[in-house]
Amino acid sequence: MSSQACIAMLLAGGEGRRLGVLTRRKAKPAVHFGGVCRIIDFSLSNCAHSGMTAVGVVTQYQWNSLHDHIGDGSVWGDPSKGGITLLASEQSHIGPNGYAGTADAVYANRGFIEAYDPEHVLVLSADHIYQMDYRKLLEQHAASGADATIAVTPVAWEEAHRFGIMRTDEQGRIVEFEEKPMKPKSNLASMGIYVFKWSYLREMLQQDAERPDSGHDFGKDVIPAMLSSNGHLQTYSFEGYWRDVGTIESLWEAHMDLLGKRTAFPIGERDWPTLTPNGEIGQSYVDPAARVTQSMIAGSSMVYGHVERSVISYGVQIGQGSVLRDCVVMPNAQIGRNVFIRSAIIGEEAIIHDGATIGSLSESAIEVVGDGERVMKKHEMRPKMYIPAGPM
Ligand code: ADQ
Repeated sequence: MSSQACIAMLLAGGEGRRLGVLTRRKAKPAVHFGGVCRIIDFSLSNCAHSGMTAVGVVTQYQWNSLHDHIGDGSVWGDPSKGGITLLASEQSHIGPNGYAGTADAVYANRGFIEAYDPEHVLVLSADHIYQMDYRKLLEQHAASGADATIAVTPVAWEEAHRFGIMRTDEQGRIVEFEEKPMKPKSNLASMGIYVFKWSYLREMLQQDAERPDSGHDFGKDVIPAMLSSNGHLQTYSFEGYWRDVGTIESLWEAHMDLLGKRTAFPIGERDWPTLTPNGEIGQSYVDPAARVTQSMIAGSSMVYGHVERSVISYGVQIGQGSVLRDCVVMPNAQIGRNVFIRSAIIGEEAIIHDGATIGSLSESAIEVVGDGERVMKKHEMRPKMYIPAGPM
């Protein structure tokens, strides 16, 4: 199937409350990842490499942060063929409350979809770290004749309650689906990546819009309604690296995955590079007094201290005598001298004063310093951030 027969809707409007202070000033998909990229770059790059010529990016919460980043979208697509279109709830005059849920975000933009008259619509999330060739998903979907195909992957049993969990028959047809179940019956998770026949989806979204008790969400409302009305829903098994980075722990772990002996997936892979409009980033300086092991240091950074197993973004300064272990440091954070940081995420433009201590050797919780936050020396033992494991 040619990808022109299909357009993509990339959902990027969620509030991302579980990322706490990291999403105070920006949308979750706009949070930096891996030193030079932002989370949304992964889905947009997948679209570009899979030949998706028209992509609608649906934004809502802190939409300016995404619009500023995406710009005219020419990094990921040719505007003359459709390219990237930003669909902010405020700008689309959806109303003061914005999109009610993920399904409403697509339904409210049906005019945009219909302008392309597509046979199929690919619905994607903007908060996943992965590399996927959507053409394979689309080919399987078209060949099976299914109304909808959901990309799936097994997840750790203890994490299954965070996902849409399903059971299938031997042909991969979905027979049962539960959104974020308290007691998961399987560990086969929806990746929140769907392809639908557009005529079918339009009809189901219309029905959902008329249901007063619906939350207008794909996972909670629309997929269960499709199954209970006997829709043909297939799974597409994805075997590569995939991580939903919707929590502090998963965001930190996905960064640590970059530093494994064999990088879980290299950000700069030649045949599937993660494209990002970052502009000019200069060289980094590593002082003779510095020691850097098992780490990534993006450009325009200056390192005078010790950095172990950490991902350091661009424009970061790490002063003499400081030690960073198992850390993620976002752009332009300034870390003074004799600072000790362990298992933490330091937000964009945070300022850590000389002699401060963040995180402790004995505890495993990930500590977070928000964007632009200041940490003074006296602030030695910060309370550990508690991240609820359940649904948002
Ligand atoms: P969640 O991870 O909880 O579950 P959700 O919060 O619904 O996903 O967000 C999905 C995407 O839609 C995100 O990229 C988010 O930014 C965006 N979004 C959320 N609300 C929006 C709104 N009102 N307007 C525009 N965009 C919005 C989903 C599925 C599960 C599945 C996981 C996989 O419901 O079944 O297992 O994704 O991560």
